[in-house]
Amino acid sequence: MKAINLISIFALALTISVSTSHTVKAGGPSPTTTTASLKGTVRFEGKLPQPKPISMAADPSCARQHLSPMFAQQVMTDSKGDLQDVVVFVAEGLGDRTFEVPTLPAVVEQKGCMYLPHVLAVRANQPLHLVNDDSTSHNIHPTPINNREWNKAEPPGSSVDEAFAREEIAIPVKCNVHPWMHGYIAVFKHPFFAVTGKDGNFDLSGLPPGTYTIKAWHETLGTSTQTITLGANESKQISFVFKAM
Ligand SMILES: [Cu+2]
Repeated sequence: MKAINLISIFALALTISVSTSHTVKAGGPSPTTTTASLKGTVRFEGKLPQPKPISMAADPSCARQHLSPMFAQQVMTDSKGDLQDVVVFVAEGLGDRTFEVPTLPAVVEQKGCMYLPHVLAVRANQPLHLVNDDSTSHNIHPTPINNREWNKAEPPGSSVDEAFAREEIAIPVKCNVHPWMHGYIAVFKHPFFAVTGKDGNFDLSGLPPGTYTIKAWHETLGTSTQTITLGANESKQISFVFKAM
C-alpha cells in the first residue's frame, strides 16, 4: 500500500515537473529567468561613398522646407566612422519561443518629403502608424517579398494604419509621388533587434542564455554575421565593421 502511494506521489511530481518545463518553453522566458546582455557598435571603415544629392525641385513645397542641400541617407557616419541605420538582430538561436506583440504603434513620419526614421524596425503584427506632416500629398508604397504589398495615398495631414504579418529584413518603402523618398521597415517575430543611431551603438539585452547568430544589415553595405554564446547573467560586447566596397 505504502509503495503504491509513493509511486503515485512520484508520478504526480513527474507530471508537474514535465508540465512546468513545457510551459517555460512555449511561453518564452519568464520574468524570473536569468538573462544576458549583449551590446556593441557598428563602424564603417574606408573611403565613404560620394553622397548622392537629392533634388526636390519637382515639388517646391518640399524644396522650401530645406535650407541646406539634401543627400540620400545611405552610408551615414559620424566623424569616428560610427555607422547609423544598421539593423542588428538575432537571426537564429531563440528556438520556438514566442513573445508578446506590442500594442503600441511604431510611427513613421513623412516630413520635409523624407521618411523619418529612414530605417525602422518593428514586430510582426505590431501596429504601424504612418503620418503625413507635409502640406503636399504623399503615398506610401512598401514593396515586400514575404508580406502583402500595399500602396496608399496620403493627402496632407492624413495617416495610414497598417501592420506586417511576417518577418522580413527589410522591406523597401517608397513614395511614388517623390522618387527620392525611400526608407526601410524591418519586421521581426521576436523583440531582439535594434537600429543603430548616430553613435553606431546597439543593445540586445534581455536575451535568454544560449548560442545566437547575430546579424547586422545595412541597406547598401550588405549583411555581416557573428555567432556568440551567452551564459546566464553574462554581459558581452561585440562590434561589426563594414568596409568600403
Ligand atoms: Cu512623397
